[in-house]
Order: sequence, then C-alpha cells, then structure tokens
Amino acid sequence: MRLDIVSIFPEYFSPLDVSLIGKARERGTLDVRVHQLRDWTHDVHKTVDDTPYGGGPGMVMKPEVWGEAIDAVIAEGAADGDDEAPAAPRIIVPTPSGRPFTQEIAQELAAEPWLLFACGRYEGIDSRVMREYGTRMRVDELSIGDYVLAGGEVAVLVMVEAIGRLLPGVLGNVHSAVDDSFAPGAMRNLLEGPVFTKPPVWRGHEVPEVLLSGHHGKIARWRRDEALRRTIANRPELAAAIDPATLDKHDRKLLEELAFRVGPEDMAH
Ligand code: 6GU
Repeated sequence: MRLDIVSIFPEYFSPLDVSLIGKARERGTLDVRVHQLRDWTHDVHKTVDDTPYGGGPGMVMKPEVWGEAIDAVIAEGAADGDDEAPAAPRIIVPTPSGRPFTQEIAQELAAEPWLLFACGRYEGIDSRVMREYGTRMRVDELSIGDYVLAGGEVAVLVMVEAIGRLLPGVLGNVHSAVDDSFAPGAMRNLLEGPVFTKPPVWRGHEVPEVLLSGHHGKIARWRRDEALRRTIANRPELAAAIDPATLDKHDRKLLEELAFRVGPEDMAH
C-alpha cells in the first residue's frame, strides 16, 4: 500500500519509523511518503493560511497551495506506480467535523492501494479543495473522536496505525486482529475482557482459577461473561445495540443479574 501524507509538520510522523509500521515499511508492505506542504508555496514567508471569509477567529488554509501540493503528489505517485496501480489515491482529510473513523472504515481503507492524507491545521482547509478533488476521486473527511486536536497530524498517526496493522503480514500473529473488540464476527460489539499472564499470584492478586483449568469450554464462557460485563460497564450504548438473537440462555441470565436489558426499547441499566 502506498501512503502519502501532506503536512506543515512532517516531524510529527517519525513514529511511523518504529514498531509494526516501521517494520512493514522496511519490508516494503507499506510505502509511506511524508511531504512538507510549504514546499508548494511561492512567497518568502511560505504562507499556507489566510483570514476566513465572513469573519471569525482563526485562520483557514489556502486552496492554491493545497491544490498544487495534491496535484504534485498525485502526479509523482502515478509516475512511480506500476501499470496496474490506480491513477488516483483515495484522499482522507482529518477533521473533527468529519464522519467517525471506525474499525469498519479502517478495514475498508486497508483494502485500498493508495491513500493520501491531507493534514489541516488552524480552522481547517478551504472547503473548495475537498469539492474540487471530490469530483475526480473519493474524498473522505474523518474524525477520530469527539474532542478537538490542534491539527490533523496525530489523527493521521492514529488512522495509519489502525489501517497498517490490518495489512497482510503486518501483525506477527495472523489471529491477533480477529479478537479485536470491534472486529466483525461472533464477539462483535463486545469489548475484550481482562487478560493475565504468569505469575499465577502477583502481590496477592490471583489469576482467575478457570484460566488455569485447561477447560477450553469453561474458559470461552468465562471470557464471554467478562466481555459482556465490561461492555455494559464501559459502553452501555454498545451493549444496548447487541442483537438479542446472538445471546444464549447463559448470556441472558448474566444480563438479568446485571439488570441490563438488550434491545431498543430500554437503554437503562
Ligand atoms: Cl481528525 N482532527 C482534529 N484536528 N481534531 C480532531 C480530529 C481530527 N478528530 C477528533 N478531533
């Protein structure tokens, strides 16, 4: 997969040199290129922003410099690519006003051959940039959560890590992504429960006995109970969205004990 990132702070992306993503880059699974937006300015001050039309606080990133940057990155990528490579990337613009970035979107993006992340700072990028490229390619404005960051750089790091670990061969253990709290499958919509390793007693705290029993059926049941408990405690809105058809008798009994009802009619617990 090819990833281009355009930002006024390329230094923000040095974490991509280490760990799983760094190894994937060394192996060639991931081709990440970080670009300095200011390289496409023409004035001595390398200006990337200006005051907003209509007034108000803050500054807006100028469309001309973004247009030149994105055109150049696309031209370079298209020239580098083999004949089967697509002519255009999918463009991602991180912004707190975007659609939520979810595991489902991470999976969708992990299947793309080429992504271009356009990091805005200040109050954001002139909206015509997204309009312009949206006529020619897919452009997604995505948010990583309900809080405001100073710029999109950290959000892009988050998205690249979530996407990168889904690429074939990036995770050491091919099963690691299967158990993820938000992965599709049987445990979908359930958070993962607590985990333990040796020693069996640490500072007087014991590992739950069932995990030492070697009884796979009982262990699976215990893990599911813990997943349900944790989901109800930490994410009641996720618990309320569980399809009742995916619950067995044991699950229903546990939910009753926890005084939690599943289904749309009652979110209280
Ligand atoms: Cl993607 N960008 C910024 N600046 N703030 C955010 C965000 C993105 N997602 C949540 N807050």
